Amino acid sequence: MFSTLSLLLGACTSPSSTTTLAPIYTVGASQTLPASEAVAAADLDGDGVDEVLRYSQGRLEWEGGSAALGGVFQRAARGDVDGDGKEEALIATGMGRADRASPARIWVVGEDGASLLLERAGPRAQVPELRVVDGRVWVALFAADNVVESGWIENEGLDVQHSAKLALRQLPTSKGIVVGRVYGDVPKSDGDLTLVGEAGSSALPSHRGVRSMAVGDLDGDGQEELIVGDGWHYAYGTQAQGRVAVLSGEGWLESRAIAHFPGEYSAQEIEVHEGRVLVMGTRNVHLLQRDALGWQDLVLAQTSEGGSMAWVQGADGPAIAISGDPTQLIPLQ
Ligand SMILES: [Ca+2]
Ligand SMILES: [Ca+2]
Repeated sequence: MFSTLSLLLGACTSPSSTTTLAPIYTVGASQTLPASEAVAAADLDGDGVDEVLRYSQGRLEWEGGSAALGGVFQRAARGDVDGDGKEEALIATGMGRADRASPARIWVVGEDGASLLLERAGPRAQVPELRVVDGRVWVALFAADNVVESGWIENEGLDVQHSAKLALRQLPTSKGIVVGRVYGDVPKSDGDLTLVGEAGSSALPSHRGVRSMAVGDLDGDGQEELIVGDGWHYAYGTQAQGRVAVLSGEGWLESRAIAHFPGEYSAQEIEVHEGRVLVMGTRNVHLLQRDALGWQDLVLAQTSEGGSMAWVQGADGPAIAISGDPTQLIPLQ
């Protein structure tokens, strides 16, 4: 009786919690897959379980298919871009050390194989940005003179929405296009973060520049936060540090750092899944999760610079695929 009463009292007097924290994932036993230079994931056959796509030497392979894409892997994205109810994987290929002559290409990969969505040749055939937003494909490509232009792929062409010098990151959001630069116009100058909205351009908080970014609702209040990775700097050997910041508030003007990666000079890629932040640093892949004290940094695996990662919804829960030799598949539990 006494214990029941104290339980009831405890329940009544506990402080009212504003946010319920999601369970904290831990790392399960890693599985290995054949080697890859890059990985992607999408539920190509629509059975609720993601297929893992591995890219190696110009060839994309997954359980159930393969496709010769050529070129060097640039970026991946996923979504139902043809409206048939099943996801496609979007893969961007282009030029790189292993193939300096390749044009920039955007591929749509479905159950039945790959088809070419857009191709562009040029002196710098790279694809710094590729996203699927509400079934539409967003891409950033180099134009002349280090200008990067971004927009939607419509009717096999690029409907350009923005262009700016050295603007490697250009992300469409509910507030406008967020433009992130690793460095500025002048040599050795810091980069910046700019919101290009209907009312014009405005600066957002940035620590020396932006290497990566994502949007997602981290606190479940229905408002998107902007998550920014920085750390690159011209003096990266001594000054750069991988760092992830969350920008929140009405105009994304409130910035707080949620992770630092000692010994890693950059947060190269960021994805948001289930309110958690998945980050590829220059040495490790991190999963940032909220706990009672703030943000916890779970190191999932080591990685090589230039590798890629993908959040994979498996039959038994999520896992993180990380490219390399071998490809690693790390279950979260
Ligand atoms: Ca599937
Ligand atoms: Ca589809």
